[in-house]
Amino acid sequence: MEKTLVIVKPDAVCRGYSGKILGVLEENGLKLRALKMLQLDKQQAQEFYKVHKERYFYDSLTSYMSSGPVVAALLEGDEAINRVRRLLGATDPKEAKPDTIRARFGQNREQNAIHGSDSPESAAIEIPFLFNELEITDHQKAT
Ligand code: IDP
Ligand code: MG
Repeated sequence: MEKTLVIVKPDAVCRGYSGKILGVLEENGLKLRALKMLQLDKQQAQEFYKVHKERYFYDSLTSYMSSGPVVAALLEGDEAINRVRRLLGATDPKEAKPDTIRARFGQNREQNAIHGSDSPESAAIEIPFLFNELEITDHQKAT
């Protein structure tokens, strides 16, 4: 089992798509292990996206990511990282395959509805950035 982090971005939260987007992930077999709504400040957004600090879109991206609430979720499943990335679709919603989350809910290359960890190394950094141990559940017990 693999863990991955997703963040429903401010554009999608603001337009009321958080539940739908998490629903798509759950319907595709990913299990929710942790969930919260929060608003990043600019510095936290800069830290989260620091791998992009040399890119021309870094300042705009980090302003956007700190512009409103986001919904962060830790999801678990077999090959969760790649499966989630496939469900998200390409970075630009216009280039994303039909039915992917970004094609359905994204607006443009920056405001593309959702972030998903791109590798085990990224997930290992991103998960503890947003969740502490107490917030992460171990098991999903049937009741
Ligand atoms: P990814 O989220 O599909 O992995 P990355 O290239 O890692 O895409 O970029 C991180 C985020 O930065 C994207 O999800 C998007 O919000 C934003 N971004 C990427 N490329 C551009 C661009 O060319 N213009 C504006 N924003 C961009
Ligand atoms: Mg990326």
